[in-house]
Amino acid sequence: MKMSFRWYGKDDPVSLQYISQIPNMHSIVSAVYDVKPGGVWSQESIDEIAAECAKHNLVFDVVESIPVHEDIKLGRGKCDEYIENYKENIRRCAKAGVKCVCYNFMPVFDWTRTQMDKMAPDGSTSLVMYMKQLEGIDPINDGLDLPGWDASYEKEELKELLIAYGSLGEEGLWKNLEHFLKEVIPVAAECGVRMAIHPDDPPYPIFGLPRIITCEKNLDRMLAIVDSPANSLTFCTGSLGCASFNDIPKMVRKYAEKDRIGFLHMRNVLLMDDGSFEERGHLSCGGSLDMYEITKALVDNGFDGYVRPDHGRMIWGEVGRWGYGLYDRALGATYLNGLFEACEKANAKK
Ligand SMILES: [Mn+2]
Repeated sequence: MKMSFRWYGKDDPVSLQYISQIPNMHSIVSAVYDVKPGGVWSQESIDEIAAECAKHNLVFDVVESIPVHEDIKLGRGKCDEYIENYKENIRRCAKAGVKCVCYNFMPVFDWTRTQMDKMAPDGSTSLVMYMKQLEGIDPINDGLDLPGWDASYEKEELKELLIAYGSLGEEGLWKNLEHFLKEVIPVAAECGVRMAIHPDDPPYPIFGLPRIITCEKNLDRMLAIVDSPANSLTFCTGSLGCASFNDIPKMVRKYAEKDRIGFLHMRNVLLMDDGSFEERGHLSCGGSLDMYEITKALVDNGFDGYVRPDHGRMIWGEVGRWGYGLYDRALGATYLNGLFEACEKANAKK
């Protein structure tokens, strides 16, 4: 296991020096943030991230994310040009030492929550999604003020995208994913990069938009499109774990056994009866996921990919990027290090 930490570049209030002080920290997960989706990243920008990391004895070997342009997901417009650009980005990242590229195939919206600063009785805050808050929201007419949404879309543009995805449907989205993977995976394999798809968050359709990277059956289908270790998963326990139909430890064991997990986001969520969920601290006792069983499934299968603590709560008065403060993610990393050490030593004694 290689422990990693997401860093949003020089504007991130969490410095590389602070990240490097977290015990056992190995890799930085980052991206070039000043190029629009579909564009080509400059080699200088990529190399600069790697050089900054190296100054702190950290390795920039995981990219999160190279965004997939909506035209690729919709299979229209400049789709082919953007796929060529995507391949070039993979080659350039590989040149700078990147081994794993996280991406997602979610239409229009990335992760969705209804509140970012839900306060727990202890005064910490976290991201939540309450079905009651979600009900009745009309993304076009109610405005775009849900957290995590790309506010850069104009109303008409968004309306058009929602209609386009509505008529594309799930099978259409699968077809476009297949085209993308068949083009991109051979390039990644050739330069020693594992592509690692992030599941949809939450893993079910919202607002009539199709979502396909959601459950075991669909992960199987996605991995079978190109049966290569370069076509792998970013197994996000919190994203897949906010639906009760996903048995997370069982799925981790299955895909670790097959060596199809390139990268893991490890965090806990508390799942409620009506499908609502709250992000919690990383420990098993904080939510619905058994983090020990998940770690054990990895260690039992000799997992040597990347792991990062995912969204943390805001604690100790920290102000920063929602889900991406230093303190609770550092606690998460430390907890995960402990789980890995315990599982590894227990197995060594056998
Ligand atoms: Mn994630």
